[in-house]
Amino acid sequence: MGNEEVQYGADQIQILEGLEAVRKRPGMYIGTTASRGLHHLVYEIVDNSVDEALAGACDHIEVTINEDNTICVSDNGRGIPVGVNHKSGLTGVEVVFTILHAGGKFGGGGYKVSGGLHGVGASVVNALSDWLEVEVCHEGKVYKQRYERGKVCYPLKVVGDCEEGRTGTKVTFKPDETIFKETTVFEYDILKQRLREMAFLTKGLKITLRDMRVEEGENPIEEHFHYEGGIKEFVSYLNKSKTVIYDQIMYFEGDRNNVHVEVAMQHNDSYTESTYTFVNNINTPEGGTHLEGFKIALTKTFNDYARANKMLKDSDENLTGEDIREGLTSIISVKIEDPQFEGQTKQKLGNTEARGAVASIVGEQLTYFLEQNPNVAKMVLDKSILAQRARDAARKARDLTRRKSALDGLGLPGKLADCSDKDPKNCEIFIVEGDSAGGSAKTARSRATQAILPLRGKILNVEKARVDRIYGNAEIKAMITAFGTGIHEDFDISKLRYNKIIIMTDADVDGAHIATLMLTFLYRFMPDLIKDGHVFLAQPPLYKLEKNRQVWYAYSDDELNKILSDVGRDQNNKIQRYKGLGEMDPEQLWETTMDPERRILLRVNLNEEAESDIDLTFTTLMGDKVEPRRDFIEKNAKFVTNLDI
Ligand code: TTJ
Repeated sequence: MGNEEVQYGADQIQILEGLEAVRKRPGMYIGTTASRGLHHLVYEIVDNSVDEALAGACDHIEVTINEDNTICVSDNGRGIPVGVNHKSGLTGVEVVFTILHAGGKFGGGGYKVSGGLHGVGASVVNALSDWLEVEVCHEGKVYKQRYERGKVCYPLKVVGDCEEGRTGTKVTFKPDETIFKETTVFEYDILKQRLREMAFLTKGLKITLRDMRVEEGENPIEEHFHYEGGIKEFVSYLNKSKTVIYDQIMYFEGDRNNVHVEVAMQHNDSYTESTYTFVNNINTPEGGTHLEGFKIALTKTFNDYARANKMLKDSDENLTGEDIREGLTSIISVKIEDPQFEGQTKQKLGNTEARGAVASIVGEQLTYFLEQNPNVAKMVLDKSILAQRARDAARKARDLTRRKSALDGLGLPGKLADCSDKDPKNCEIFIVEGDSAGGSAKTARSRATQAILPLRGKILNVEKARVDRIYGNAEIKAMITAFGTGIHEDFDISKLRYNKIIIMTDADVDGAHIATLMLTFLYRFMPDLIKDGHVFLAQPPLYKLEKNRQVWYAYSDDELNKILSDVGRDQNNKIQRYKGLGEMDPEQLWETTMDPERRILLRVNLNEEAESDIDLTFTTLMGDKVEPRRDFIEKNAKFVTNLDI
């Protein structure tokens, strides 16, 4: 700093106190100082460039993860103002980086996209950075300023010339390790996910992501996200691995009540709905008024069309929204001046004007679209009418099972070997693949606390079946009654009869497939069981090694090799490769896979940063007396269900 040292006056002291507050309570500003918060810093900076793109003044943003894990974000916009602001006596640059909540206040016109989850802006990133440097290209000069932990190192100064006609802003920062104690390492895939989403939501904008952290001599990783079609391309990206039932992607856009509305949608032949909603480019997982407006208009417009065109008779009931949205992939994106977020996690849009704006734009433009595209209207309505029939059949089947269970007392499935302890806290249920393994498990179990439910063969893939077939499936009915919770709107976790639900399948490809189908079912029908951590995978061993009357079990090839190098490789080794649970006798099954003291369980979690539709992660839970050689199991194995199986 030297002779350029900054003098602090009363105003500056106030500013420093503001940034000091951010450093004292970072969680208040970025939610968390774990990995999510770290990545949030990047989005906060990028949001400023996206605002510039929304103003029509920038079309390229580059994000680089440098070798030393610092981040550089640059754009080709007009540049943050370098002139001195009369009111504050500070340059525009200094205002942006040192005054809390100053982000996005410039310019006027366009929408103030306060970006990110908390919309706190660049000064928060500055406060939480070990250092941050900003360079602005303006009228042929490069202006630069540096900050350390939020404090100005020198006044904004000209450091050189820039290319004729070029303008833009470049920010480089290093997150403060004393704040982000858990990690300061950026994950390429996490940034990629969000930046791609940003590019989809801002048509025409090109975003480049680069990773310089590669081995010497190798080229940096670089990807470009650029979608001229915007959210229309988002929909076709989401439908990429699905079979669409018509080629057109419906697209509606307009402004009403100061709300800018964009909607894109297309049906595929599956039975699940995927709707993603955004406000000012921020995802609203809990929906809100914009989603309500969309649903109202969709349901009304399709029903009106169906009646007008005699696809529904006067005596027929209306289609429900669910019927119409079966297999629908849609993106709803609104931009609004002053978004109000509601709900427990503030992820739900509250502005009432958004409801009417979305409803009227979708209503008008969808009516017109259906008139112009009667073939699409027919495909959607045929599918919706089938969905309506399936829903009726499912309701009847459900009413029947409800009545039945009232008659038979608990109505537990016949194949279930229940435990004797009736306190769910102590109880666990093993869902076992195949009758023979089920038999061994019944013999092996600890009867007081362990219940066994054998399932025959592969269970139904709920992604590929309508509700009526799902409710009619014997294996699924058995699980639902055994768990005791009911499903969907009937779901009540307080009725859960077991604290642990343990899926026990063979340690081979088929076993993994069955586990996938099971997890898909649980995720779709009883997601709270997974969210609350009740679902586990058992880990049967792959090998048994016998030598001189001693026995070892190995849970992977690596582990077998490790044991072999300990005991010596010779002809006294008797190695058995388990092809299935059925090959183990009850005692072995107990010792290796079921005994709470010795077994390994993987707990199934929902992955928060999920990229895939169903992204589950596993954490290892072990019995109390764990031998160190079991440590090989990855602590956070990731498990993405492949829905196309
Ligand atoms: C505001 O209106 C006058 C002309 O400049 C506009 C502006 O500030 N544009 C702007 C800011 N473009 N890019 C930024 C920006 C870029 C990064 C990487 C970080 C920050 C904090 C702002």
